[in-house]
Amino acid sequence: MSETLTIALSKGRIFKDTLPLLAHAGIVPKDDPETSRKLILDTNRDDVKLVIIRAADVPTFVEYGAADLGVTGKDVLLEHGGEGLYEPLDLKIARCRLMVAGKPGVAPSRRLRVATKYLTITRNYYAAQGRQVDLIKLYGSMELAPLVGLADCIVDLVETGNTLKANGLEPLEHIMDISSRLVVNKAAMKMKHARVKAFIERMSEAVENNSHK
Ligand code: PRT
Ligand code: MG
Repeated sequence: MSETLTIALSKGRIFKDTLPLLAHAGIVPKDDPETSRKLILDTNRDDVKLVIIRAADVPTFVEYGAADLGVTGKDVLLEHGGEGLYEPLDLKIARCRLMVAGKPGVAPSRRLRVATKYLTITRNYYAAQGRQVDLIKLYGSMELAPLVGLADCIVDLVETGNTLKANGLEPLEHIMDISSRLVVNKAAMKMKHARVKAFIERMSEAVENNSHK
């Protein structure tokens, strides 16, 4: 039997959007992570396994070689710091925008307070513009922060804009477009080169097919 390839994925939108790409590469999971409690999913291929982890943990698993490959949002990658792994392919899935959002027409006279889970990206964004802001680290429900006076605005992902609208907030500044990336462990890229390369090629074809739909 050939060496095993392990692919790290989060459940939810990334798993859902990655499934058709994996199918094109001939890989079909035997379980559904939404209903199964298994953290390691077998696939139709004896030599391919999927590990299901939190989205923010994918770069860590891949960097340390606990998975050979992974799928993760560019937002997560930028926060993690991308030097420890390869990022060979934009999968063009789970697309959204990273934005500054807040209540319309609020401009404080003191230093701006910004709530976000994206501390690194946000710090770099304001620093590049020479704007001094106070950052408040949150782990979720960022939209609440301006409503309860915790912050003047937030930096968060926006897809449809419905979450902002439902909370009386509006998009103020577009920081960057986000999509999910295929990431590869550096040692696996060398040691399992033929298999990893073939997998990247199949995934790349699948992305092409997707974009023509
Ligand atoms: O949810 P959990 O705490 O388990 O982890 P997670 O939020 O890190 O994972 P998940 O699965 O929610 O997101 C994984 C990746 O999907 C993110 O890292 C992004 O790269 C990508 N993605 C794409 C999104 C969205 N679109 C998105 N809309 N991630 C989150 N959202 C959230 C956003 O934070 C906001 O709360 O959806 C809300 C906004 O959506 P709209 O449509 O109302 O604008
Ligand atoms: Mg989420």
